[in-house]
Amino acid sequence: MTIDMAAYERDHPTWCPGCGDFGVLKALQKALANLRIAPYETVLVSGIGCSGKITTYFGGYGLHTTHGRTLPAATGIKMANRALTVIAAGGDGDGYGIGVGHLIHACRRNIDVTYIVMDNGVYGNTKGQTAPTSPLGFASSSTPYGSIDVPIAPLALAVASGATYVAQAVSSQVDLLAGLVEGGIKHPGFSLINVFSPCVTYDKARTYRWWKDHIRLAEDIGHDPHDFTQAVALLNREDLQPVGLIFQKDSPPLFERLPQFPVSPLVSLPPIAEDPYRVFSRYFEPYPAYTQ
Ligand SMILES: Cc1ncc(C[n+]2csc(CCOP(=O)(O)OP(=O)(O)O)c2C)c(N)n1
Ligand code: SF4
Repeated sequence: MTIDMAAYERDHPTWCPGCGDFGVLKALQKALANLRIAPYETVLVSGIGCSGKITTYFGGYGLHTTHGRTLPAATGIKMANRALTVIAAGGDGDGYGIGVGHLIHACRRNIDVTYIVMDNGVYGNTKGQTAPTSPLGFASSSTPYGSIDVPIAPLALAVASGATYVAQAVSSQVDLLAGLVEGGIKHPGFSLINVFSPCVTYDKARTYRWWKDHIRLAEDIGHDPHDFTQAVALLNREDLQPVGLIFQKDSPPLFERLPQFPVSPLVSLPPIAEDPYRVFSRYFEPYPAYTQ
């Protein structure tokens, strides 16, 4: 079969014209086509929200799961069949609000899943309420006098939680974003790609123009993505929003720390005749690093 972007197209997206999520879908399709990964080898797991509809428009396998539970569902799929390329995608409400606990544990677990967050700073699907990444003072139907909560800093949270691949782009930077997604898929372990994906309907301030004026490509300012201290400092800068690869490090992904776990898809294993708890416990012998 020909593996190109068209192979990853399905229904015509019904996002509002101009929604940032169009660029994310395009970048994801481009990344998978560039990597020559076939649609039947790919599973996209999404949460609830405008962003969550991405599975509907995606030509590979898809699971549109419940709000905030993209990462547990993606983790389960990867555990069941590690040969699959597993991508998780959702909104900032999904990943940094209701699902933020799962993000922290996915970072420290370092399972080989690529997580793309369509960060529009609002709850788009429920009509534009204030979200975890809304800026201070953001006025919406849920904060008519302006948000009083400090916005979450997702990438700083991720690197502090042990994330091994962290990147960022604006959704209009399709080529940059596709490259970062490719890098995340190739990276052995968990990757988080935060995408500034403007909600043209409910946020009239953080427009494409606004982002263009506030971002800087990390490599243009001499950033070394393999230096943890530099990454933390860059993510704490108040004068700019960095885009590009922010942090990457080598660290054993989950399956390396679980060498006993079956390599074959769980569904292909013979039925378990003995006590399932005894069989399962074989997969959870101590990690060698702690037995020396
Ligand atoms: C458990 C649960 N709580 C709340 C909702 C209502 N709800 C649906 S989408 C959404 C937020 C959407 O915001 P975000 O995740 O940022 O995605 P966006 O629509 O902006 O892409 C909420 C609160 C829900 N569907 N399920
Ligand atoms: S409401 Fe906002 S996030 Fe939802 S489709 Fe429209 S522009 Fe996109």
